Amino acid sequence: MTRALLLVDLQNDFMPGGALAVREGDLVVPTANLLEPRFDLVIATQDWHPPNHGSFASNHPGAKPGDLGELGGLPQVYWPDHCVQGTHGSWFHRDVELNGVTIFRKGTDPGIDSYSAIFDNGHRKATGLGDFLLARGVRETVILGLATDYCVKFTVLDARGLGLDVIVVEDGCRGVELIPGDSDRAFEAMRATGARIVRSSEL
Ligand code: VGL
Ligand code: ZN
Repeated sequence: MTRALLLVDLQNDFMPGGALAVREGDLVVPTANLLEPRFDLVIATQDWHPPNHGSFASNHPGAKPGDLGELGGLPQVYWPDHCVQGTHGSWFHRDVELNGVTIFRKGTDPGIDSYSAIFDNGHRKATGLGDFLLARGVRETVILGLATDYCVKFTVLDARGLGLDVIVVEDGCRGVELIPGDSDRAFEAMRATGARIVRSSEL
């Protein structure tokens, strides 16, 4: 049985000091590096927005980061500009081991956001990651990264939707926590779909 390790959005903009900083985001990098050698297949996802991306508050006159608006007919949190294609903020944290790692990019369509690394937020288009995993015979994915309450959560939900077994590494995740408790609620939502939430020491 093939198991894949999925590292979600370990990018500078989600690290302390970044444009959409996640508290302690950098602390998950050593966990990712520790687990990598145990997997034949390691995938890193990259939030990869064009400058005119509709999730940016800056592209909506009068809006500010954290506001709730609309994009592509869906409710949308407006974010600070982040992970703009090719910028320092879009690149992976310098300590992430990328040797032999396959990279999947998402969020490239300015008209819709894509928290999940598998489908956009409207489930309109696939990124290719789902087919990639299924074509390689992957049955189980171990997932960690940033942010627990957005991209990790929706990637886990979509992976479960494809019928994959999912193990989420709790200490390998940190959340945005726009509302305190969002990460706990996200873990609960993941668990409710059948994902197992474990500590890296249990793996
Ligand atoms: C993310 C908000 C906006 C994430 C990406 O990686 O969780 N969150 N874009
Ligand atoms: Zn984004």
